[in-house]
Amino acid sequence: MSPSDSALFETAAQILDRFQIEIPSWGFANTGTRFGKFVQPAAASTLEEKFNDAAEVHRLTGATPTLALHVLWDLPRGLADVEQVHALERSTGIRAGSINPNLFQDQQYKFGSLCNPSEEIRAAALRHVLDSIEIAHHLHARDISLWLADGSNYPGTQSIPRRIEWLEEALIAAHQCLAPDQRLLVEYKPFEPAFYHTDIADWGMSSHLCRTAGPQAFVLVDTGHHYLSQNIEQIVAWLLHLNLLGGFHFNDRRYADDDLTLGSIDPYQVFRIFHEICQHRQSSPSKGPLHAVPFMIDQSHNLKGKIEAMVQTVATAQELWLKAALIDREQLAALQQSCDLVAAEELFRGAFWRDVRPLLSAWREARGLAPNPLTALRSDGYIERISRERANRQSTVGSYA
Ligand code: PSV
Ligand code: MN
Repeated sequence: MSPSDSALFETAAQILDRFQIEIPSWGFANTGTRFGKFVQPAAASTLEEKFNDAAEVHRLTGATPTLALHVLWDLPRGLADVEQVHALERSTGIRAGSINPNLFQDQQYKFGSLCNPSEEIRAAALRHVLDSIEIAHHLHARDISLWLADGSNYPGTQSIPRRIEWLEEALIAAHQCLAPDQRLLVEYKPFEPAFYHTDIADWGMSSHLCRTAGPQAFVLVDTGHHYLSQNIEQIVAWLLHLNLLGGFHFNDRRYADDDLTLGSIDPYQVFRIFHEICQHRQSSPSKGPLHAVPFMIDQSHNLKGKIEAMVQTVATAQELWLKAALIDREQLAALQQSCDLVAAEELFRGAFWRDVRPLLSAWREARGLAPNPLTALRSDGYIERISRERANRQSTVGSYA
């Protein structure tokens, strides 16, 4: 290696050593669309299987030490299931990640959860959020990640302003129960399952709610939760500027919340989002642990093999992160300042088109990982083994995540 090659490798290695992305437990389970589910023999149906699959992904990629959990799907007995999670953390080396309350599946939530016109149902939903905060506390999980399916399908059938007030009240109450090192992440989504109005439809609504709730509430950006052609990286830049960016749910989409694997449709968009984050990190001093922005994947794989899709996603995230982190931002800033449009764009595009895969392989080998995690997965026999072990078992979880 020439001195400049080895300097580049050292820089890349430092970037990759620090890059982590959380994977979701529901990405390993049988899920589908509203038209049906195609069950996979290797799908996980128990929490133990989900932790084992997460450990396999981490073993291959070196970048996924935490697993996001959905309370109803993973800890259906609430606090009583915490001990099992601790045991799985010990046996697999994977830690529990963000905790996701489930405010959308129970029959009582037909007309909403925290925004339901029934005071009783709103109280039950809030209780579930508070229970989830306590679960997170016992699991030493910093983030409680809130997504509501609340909304309405027909104009005039619900009072939007009353629902705003109910939401404000609930989030203030939830925030009061956070420990000092915990955070409430508030996710937005413009439509689905509600198709006329969604109670937290965009980042403006989410930002307002976070500011109303308190300083430990932050906005969660799910890349699939935007209208087509929306400039997501600009939203990210604004949230960073406002100190309100809490985290990401990464996935890709062609039409709506398609849950496709990251970068499969538009890798340039992920690169542009990563650039905004890298730029912010370089220009602003760290504001402490509450402001560290976690990357999470929110995907459910219906057609691709679940573990294979997850490994492919993580490897893609590593490539795109490395490309964005290696941008010569000093030079870019100078070109921006002098309004040298084509040169600025070419520098930016050049970073995107740069093939960083040889650097990634070299980093993997240096860290004792397989140079190509997907090839390693295909040859290590894990999928064949779990397919045999899990065959003929039906998922106990009826989710369409
Ligand atoms: C909703 O579409 C969402 O993005 C939320 O994050 C949920 O928790 C997740 O998907 C799983 O259904
Ligand atoms: Mn999400």
